[in-house]
Amino acid sequence: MTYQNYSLKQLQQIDAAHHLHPFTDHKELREAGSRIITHANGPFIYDADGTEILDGMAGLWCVNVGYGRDELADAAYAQMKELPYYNSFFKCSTPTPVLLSRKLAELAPKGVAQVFYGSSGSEANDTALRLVRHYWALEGKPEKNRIISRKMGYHGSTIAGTSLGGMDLMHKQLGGAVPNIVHVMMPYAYELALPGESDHDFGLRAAKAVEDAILEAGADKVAAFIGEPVMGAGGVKIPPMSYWPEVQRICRKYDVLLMLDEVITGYGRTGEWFAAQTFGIEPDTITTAKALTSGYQPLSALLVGDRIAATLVEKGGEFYHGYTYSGHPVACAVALKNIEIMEREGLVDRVKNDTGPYFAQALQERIGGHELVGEVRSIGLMGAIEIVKNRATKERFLPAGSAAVTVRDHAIAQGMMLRATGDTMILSPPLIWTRETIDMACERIARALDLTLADLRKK
Ligand code: PXG
Repeated sequence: MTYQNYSLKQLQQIDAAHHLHPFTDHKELREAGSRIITHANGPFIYDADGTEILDGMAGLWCVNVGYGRDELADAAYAQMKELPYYNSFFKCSTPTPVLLSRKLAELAPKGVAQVFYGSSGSEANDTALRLVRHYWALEGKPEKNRIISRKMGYHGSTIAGTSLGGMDLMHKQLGGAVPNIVHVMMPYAYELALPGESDHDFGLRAAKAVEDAILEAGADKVAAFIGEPVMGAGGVKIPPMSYWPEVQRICRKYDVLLMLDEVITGYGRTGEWFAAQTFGIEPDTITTAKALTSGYQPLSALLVGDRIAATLVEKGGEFYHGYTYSGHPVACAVALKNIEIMEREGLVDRVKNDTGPYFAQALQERIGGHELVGEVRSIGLMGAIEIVKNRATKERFLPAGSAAVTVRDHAIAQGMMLRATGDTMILSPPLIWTRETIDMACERIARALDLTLADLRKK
């Protein structure tokens, strides 16, 4: 069954008739028609009209080794022929999750050496939430079950993921969140630092909000703190370097577990295998997914630290939790090959020492001075551009988010896929980008900004 037998129009009609898209106003989409991406190669995606678009988002923060990797297709094919599926329940295992677990333990920060698999980041966060509460219950403290998270955090779209996340619009549609999860301020200096407050001091103040929440509940009621090392879907919000070590210090002081959600930052995005290493912290759990397979297969891995693992193994009995596809052999085969490619090509080092610094400089020099840009920021190959009406006062255009959508639409027309969230443009490209690709992206974004400015002046 090939799509080539269908025209673009037909595919759009069928899509509109039967397909409910994620995070979509369905009426609006059905009127406009969806953009149908049919193939991809290296850093480029192609739509059904054959238009080539440079993918500044690596799909959805995931295609770290770029598109068109035959080796990944071959690994999946070989595994499907040999053993397409068997489960890891009932004291069974298959070879690829076994070997992948050892590999992940080798790459993970110190003291994190066990892996629980799922198929998505949301599932992995469900596992993480259940696991930390189970941990404290096993330690004889079932009332130590409160989780502290952040406003604007994104931890997935299941009931637990949405509850952990701090997105108001998602909570409004939830009809009742998982109890005992509270949200504190995010470490976002551009909007929340006080006049004259240094980045360093702001980072400490944002961490203090975690301590305040612990004290308010009582430390004996707080199980864990969870956060994305760099907030992704919330707008690539990069905390000051003072933030994470201070959060870790506070968690240790009150015996609160530290859970990192590295679904976006894991596997090289910030210039280390994990952002825990970039920020110099040692978490108790690390949620990972997306770039684990570069998005070629759905797979998540919750990395579990020694402290929780020891209790689970020694005192846990049966942990009544798991998914049909936990440790899926094909997904794990692809993950192993994906990590092999990243190691062979030195992609993580390249982000740290070459493309990451070049990206930061290019964004500053070529985009940062634009009349519509309030701030550019990046870490590794993860960046943001704040769209503002007034650079000095940081005033935004109204209605909120409209200017960023205009920038995005112009960018796509210029052959550049990037994402708008609120009034923030986001970039999270494949780690195979070179200096030349970064140059190309900056040129296209600058042109999109100029065209947006021209549109706004016409109004
Ligand atoms: N945690 C984080 C930090 C994420 O970014 C998830 C958990 C959930 O993963 P799954 O695989 O269940 O989607 C994510 C996912 C966006 C966007 O618009 C971001 C995500 C998903 C969909 C859209 O930026 N991140």
